[in-house]
Amino acid sequence: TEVTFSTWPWQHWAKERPSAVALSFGGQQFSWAELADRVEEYAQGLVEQGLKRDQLVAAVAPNSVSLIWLLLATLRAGGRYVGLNPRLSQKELSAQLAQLECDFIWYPAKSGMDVGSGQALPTRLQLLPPQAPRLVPVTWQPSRAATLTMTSGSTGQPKAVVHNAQSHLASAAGLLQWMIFEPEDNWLLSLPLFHISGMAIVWRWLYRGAQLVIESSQGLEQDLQTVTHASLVPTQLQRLLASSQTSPLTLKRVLLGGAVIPVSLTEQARQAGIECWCGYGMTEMASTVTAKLADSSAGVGAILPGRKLMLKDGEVLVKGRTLAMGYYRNRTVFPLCDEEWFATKDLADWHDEELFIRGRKDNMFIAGGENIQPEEIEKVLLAHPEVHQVFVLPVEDTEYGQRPVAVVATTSELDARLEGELGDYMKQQVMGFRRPVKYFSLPSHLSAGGIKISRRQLAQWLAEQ
Ligand code: 4YB
Repeated sequence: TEVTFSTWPWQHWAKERPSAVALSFGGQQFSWAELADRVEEYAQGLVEQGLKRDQLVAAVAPNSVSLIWLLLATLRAGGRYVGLNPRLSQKELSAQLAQLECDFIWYPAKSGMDVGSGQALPTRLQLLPPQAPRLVPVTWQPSRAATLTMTSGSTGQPKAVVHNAQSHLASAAGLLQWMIFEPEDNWLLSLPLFHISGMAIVWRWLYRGAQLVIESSQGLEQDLQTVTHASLVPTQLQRLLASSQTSPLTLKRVLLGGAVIPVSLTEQARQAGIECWCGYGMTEMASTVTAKLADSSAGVGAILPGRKLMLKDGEVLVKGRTLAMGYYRNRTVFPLCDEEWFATKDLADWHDEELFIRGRKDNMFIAGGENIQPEEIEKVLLAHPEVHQVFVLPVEDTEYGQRPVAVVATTSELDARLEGELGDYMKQQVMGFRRPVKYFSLPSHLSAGGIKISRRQLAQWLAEQ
């Protein structure tokens, strides 16, 4: 049965199970009662510093317990929360802050934020107890805009996607009908809160009244030893299994998503005793839309409760209770689209009641008159045992218009031997114009930072080679 909240979820749990552990980090733990008190104090503190209803607070920080306090206290005070990637360049950060017209900013004391450089930052907030405690008069209204989450489609400026608590909770409720997450379980905040995959962890925790574990400074591998649940992008799981002195005694299940999930990866994880769930989702739908327990097929499962999905000319269209309120521009929430359904730009098909993602419409290009869907070629390359990540991109070519090249992360160095080996392998697997004409090694500076490598940045880098 689905839980409905008649008050802020943390207050709900503080009443239902006051002494149950809600939050843990390092050696410290907070019960729901303690957490609710803390949030109340910080919310009052924010109000004293001038935060008003519907104002926007930008947080520029890596995950930490403070970020959780800030998120919950901002919501409690009636404000809106947006997380920004702390690894953005000064220029990108300024652009995003300007685009969002934030009222306040928060960043950790020890961060390298360059505040003295002349640019006008919004007023800085701090997490402080109030000087004169006074009840914050905002009441729980799940339909009000609560969070903005940046999403950078493959082209142009990132967009700020607005969600209310209702759609986040609907997203959590639907996923947790399939993927068991008990109140005694704990989910590691293993992805950034500025991305929908991290934000979704928080709302599953709030929905279930379970435990949230904040990453320690020890690294993912250590932290994963202490939790039952985690969300990972495939490359994280890959690295984890590669460095495998892991003995995942407590880890019950891992939710994967964000990019193509190779069957070989979930198979390897299963052998290491990790139960994997495969998900397909997007920011506009508050994370996961389809899911399944990993099996021998490369599909992304079936539609979760609370979501609707259909294919139109091969493109995935979605709607439902988890759909965002809109995009944020000029201090206004604009509808996501004119249509009732949101068009994802993902191409897919159904097989035996399972959805298979084929690639993105906007990644397609034409070489020698042939339509090339890069993801199709990537899939073949990924099946090669020495390749663990790959992007196929077009480069300009006077004769053919465009031709595919591959940017790869490989188990051993990409030398002449491996390049020859990959060339031979692709000759057997792929026809003519679809074969990459050159292989590049994936530069490490592009894989750092966000959770996904941007094809646009990769293309820029390629143009400089
Ligand atoms: C995919 C894809 C897939 C997305 N195959 N392309 O809680 C979760 O669901 C979760 C757990 C672990 C890791 C990530 C997640 C996410 O939320 C991912 C959501 C996401 O990536 N949102 S996004 O807005 O940044 O990008 C959406 C796009 O990503 C989609 O439109 C697809 O193109 C792609 N994608 N899952 C292949 N399983």
